[in-house]
Order: sequence, then C-alpha cells, then structure tokens
Amino acid sequence: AAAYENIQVETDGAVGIIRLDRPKAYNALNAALVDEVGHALRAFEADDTVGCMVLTGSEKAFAAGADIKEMQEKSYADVQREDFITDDWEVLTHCRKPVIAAVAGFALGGGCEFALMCDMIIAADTAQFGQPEVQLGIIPGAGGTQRLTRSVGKSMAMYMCLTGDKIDAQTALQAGLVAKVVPADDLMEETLKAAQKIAGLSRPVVATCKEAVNRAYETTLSEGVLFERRAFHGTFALEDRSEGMQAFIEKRKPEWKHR
Ligand code: CO8
Repeated sequence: AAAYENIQVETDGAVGIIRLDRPKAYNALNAALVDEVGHALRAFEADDTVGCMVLTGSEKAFAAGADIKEMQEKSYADVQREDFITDDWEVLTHCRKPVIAAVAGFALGGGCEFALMCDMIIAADTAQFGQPEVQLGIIPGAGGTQRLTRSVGKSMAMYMCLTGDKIDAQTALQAGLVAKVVPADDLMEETLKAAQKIAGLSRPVVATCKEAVNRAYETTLSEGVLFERRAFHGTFALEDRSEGMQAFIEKRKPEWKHR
C-alpha cells in the first residue's frame, strides 16, 4: 500500500475507507492532504474488490477547512495561476463509485465543501457544519455557495455563508444537508452498514443510479427524466436485472454477477 502522511487508508470487506489524519490542525486540508485523498480515491476506484468508499476524519473533526496558514501567503496571481485548488479537490466529484462522508466534529469551510462533494453525508450527533470564510475576508471557494445552496436551499445557505455560524447535526438533518444522524460512538458502524449494503449490490446498477441522481444537478427536469428513463431501460440489458427479479419471485437473495 502507498505510504501516506496525512491520511489513513484501509478496507473493510468491499468498502474502501479514507481517514483524514492531520490531528495537529483539525485535519485542515493542505495541498499534501488533498493530493493524498485524490491518490487514494483513484486507487479504490481502480480496485475491483471495492464497491463503495467512506471518507471520514477524527472524533473531533472531519476537517476544519482549507489550511489557512498555507493560504495566507498567496497572492491573487498565485491562486489564479494555480486555479486554487479546484482540480485536485474535484477528484471526489468525478469518481463513479459512491462515496459516503462520515462526519464527526467540525466540518468547516473547505471541510463542509469536501463533505458536500461526497454522495451523501452521515453525521455523528457531535457534527458541526459551517462556512466561516467571510470571517477570514474570503468567500467559500469549493462549492459552499453552490452545492450547499442546492442541498439546503437559499435561506439556510445564505445564513451559513453570510454569518459564518456553525449549525449542529440536528439542524443539518432538518435542512437536508445530511442523510442521517447517529450517536458519535456508532458513526463508523452505521456508515459501514450503509456502505456494505451499497457495495453488496450490482456494480453497474449502483454506478448507473449514482449517475442518474447526479444528472438532477446538471440539467433540466425533462432532460433529467429522459436520462433516467434511458438509464433505467439500460438496466434491462444486465443479467443482474434478470437475477434481481428472479430472486424476488423465488423469495431468495439475489446473487449478483457483476460485483
Ligand atoms: N487551517 C490551518 N490550521 C488550522 C485550521 C485551518 N483551517 N483550523 C485549525 N487549525 C489549527 C490551529 O491553527 C491550531 O494550530 P496551533 O496549535 O499550531 O495554534 C490548531 O489547529 C488547533 O486550533 P484551535 O487552537 O483554534 O482549536 P479550537 O478548539 O480553539 O478551535 C476550530 C477549533 C473551531 C476548528 C478553530 O480552529 C477554527 O475556527 N478553525 C478555522 C476554521 C475555518 O475558518 N475554516 C475555513 C477555512 S477557509 C476555507 O476552508 C476556504 C476553502 C476554500 C476552498 C478553496 C478550494 C478552491
């Protein structure tokens, strides 16, 4: 396995787990850490034994945002030239296998944005989400004004982005930012349960389903519905589709071929 300095990587059955691990800085997302996450994601993406991924942090923090000490020295020309730092970060949004963010503690700034790039968020009751960028004289730069707004709607997004106030896990649940809130001690167990369930399904069906949901963010309703219908039709070409329905009728568990 590759040697990483800012993350830990392991597998649990068919689930690939990436744990952000920069405890000195609440997992602040410096370039090295983001680069390592990209590397680990690509490795799991290419690994046929992996069907779903989990991105998590520590008990205290998912991530406290981009590394402020690293950003502090940069000029406009620097960030513009580097296209700071979208390319590396957006790796998360390109992968075809589902990624679940398991969030405990702080998910602030780029940390909240990183979680929003995942396909769903499961939160510990200790989770706190926020976009505190305005307090640093900047605005969110990795989806905090865009993905967050689509996730929680205008009023809550404006509230979070303009005040910088954190919201707790229950508020995040009510707002639709997270799919589920669980006791902090159960975070990994509950997240892995969902991840294992996904990883146990037919791979092409899961990938097609994720692709279809994501179209909802990129296109009009009628185009999205058409995309969905064709993708749905496409599943009828799979042996796994026959098997899934056959198993239901025979009252047994399906045995997916494409795993
Ligand atoms: N960057 C660098 N270091 C950090 C960060 C950070 N984001 N957050 C915490 N740290 C460091 C602190 O500097 C401190 O280091 P040291 O011990 O060397 O002084 C250590 O972590 C512990 O922090 P605190 O002493 O502050 O701990 P507290 O428990 O008092 O507070 C908080 C914890 C609430 C997490 C607090 O540290 C905090 O508010 N952190 C900053 C949160 C923040 O503003 N995040 C947004 C950053 S900006 C951003 O993310 C923009 C993203 C744009 C993406 C661009 C991509 C295109």
